[in-house]
Amino acid sequence: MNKNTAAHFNSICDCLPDSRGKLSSVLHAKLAEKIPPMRQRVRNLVTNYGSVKIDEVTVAHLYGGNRGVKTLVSDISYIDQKEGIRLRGYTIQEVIHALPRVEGEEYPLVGGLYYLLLTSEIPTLEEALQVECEWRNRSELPRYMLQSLKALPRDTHPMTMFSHAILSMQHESIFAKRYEEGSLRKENFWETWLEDSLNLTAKLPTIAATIYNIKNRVDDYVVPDPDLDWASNFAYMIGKGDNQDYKELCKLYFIIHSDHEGANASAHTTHLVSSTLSDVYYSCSAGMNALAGPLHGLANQGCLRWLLRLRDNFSSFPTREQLEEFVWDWLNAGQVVPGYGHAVLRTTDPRFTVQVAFADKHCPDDELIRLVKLVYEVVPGILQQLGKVSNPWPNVDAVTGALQYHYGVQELDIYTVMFGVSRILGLSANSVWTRALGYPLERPKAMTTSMLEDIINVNLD
Ligand code: CMX
Repeated sequence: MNKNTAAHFNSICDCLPDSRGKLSSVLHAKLAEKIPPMRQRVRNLVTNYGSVKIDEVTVAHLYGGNRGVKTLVSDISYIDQKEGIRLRGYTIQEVIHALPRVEGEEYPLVGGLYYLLLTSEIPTLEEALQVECEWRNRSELPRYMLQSLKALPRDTHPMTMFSHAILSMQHESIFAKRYEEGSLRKENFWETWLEDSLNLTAKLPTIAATIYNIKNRVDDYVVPDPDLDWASNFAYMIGKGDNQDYKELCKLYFIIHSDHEGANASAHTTHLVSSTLSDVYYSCSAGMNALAGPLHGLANQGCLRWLLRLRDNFSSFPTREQLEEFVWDWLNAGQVVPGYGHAVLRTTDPRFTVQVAFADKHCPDDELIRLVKLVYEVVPGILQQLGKVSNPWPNVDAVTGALQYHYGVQELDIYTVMFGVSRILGLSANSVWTRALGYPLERPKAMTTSMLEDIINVNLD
């Protein structure tokens, strides 16, 4: 952030009340305007068209993870199989282009992205800075959380620490307190949900940096720099504050991982848990536990581990033929190629493409980046030959680790936490709207295998 903008940032922050526990100004006002017409729209749909069929459920769906069955609504993002993610209707490239940025900086403020996710509007620079100020005012971590993080065994995975840190703050939930007091009406749930969301999202870079530091560096709390934006502060707190390129990468990283349609595993988990009126802390912590799985968010560390293994397997940069042989040996050993494939996408993930563009600009000669590109040339063709892989193209994880590694963040197990920092922006924005629209407890129906056989009129026992 340049001097002028830092001064502007500080003057906006100084005008805001100490917002902890009070209604946030800019977001609250905008949502208060947007929620009533949306409520009416949904009410009309359900009342007048409630019996319209959207999809069919087959036996294969029941045993196949309900893949692709349309059963949820989220207006915050949507994945088109061929185009990739749209956040509030904007492609990743459009989001990066349209969101406001500080003069002279390459990528937009993440505060602006959060404004977009919540309100569906591209903010002005001033509005984006106001979100950043809200975050700054709420960013201090409670001491008990630091103590409890330090008390965990040294080999605890950072994702466990992250989920634990979030959950440890649950008793601070304003929604939970007010609900227990009986002082909340259902139509106002979203207001306290927004407050909890701002209190949680404000702390995420500090929590992640603290976990990184406890595991790898100073074993202490680095206080955020009040003149820095939310994303750049993460870079600063892990000791990379002097590297403007890395700060830009953080902004890019935290923007592109924020939401990926409401039905992915971490989003769906959060949605389910919050549908019981478990607050933002409970539900986002649960979402992080889903993100921690190797088929979901943990794939970014698995992907880099695989790339390093590939690099170390050869004494010099591999040829295309050597890489092909390596990949076939890997697949024949019953392994999946991390970073490739997707449950929904059927094309190269645009989140991969924008990161490769970053790499082309900032570190084109990096050995791992060159490997990422060679893998991109070779792996899709091989996966296609397998004949069973629905999507042979790279997902977001195929390059994230290589970029982090280039900038010296070489502790692989922090990558999924960084993913989580970003993903909670989408999870919490979705859950504010879920409360605003009053979605009920989620409760699909489970059946036994015998019941299914009865429906089909077979008995395969
Ligand atoms: N390498 C090798 N085989 C793969 C593969 C890959 N990258 N992707 C899919 N396959 C295989 C599956 O293992 C499955 O084989 P079996 O039938 O023998 O079990 C078959 O192809 C069909 O699977 P699919 O329909 O293509 O994929 P799914 O929708 O079931 O799973 C995903 C999607 C991402 C879990 C899978 O592609 C995968 O395991 N990829 C590698 C891990 C990864 O990159 N995960 C990150 C995903 C992004 C995210 O959610 O964050």
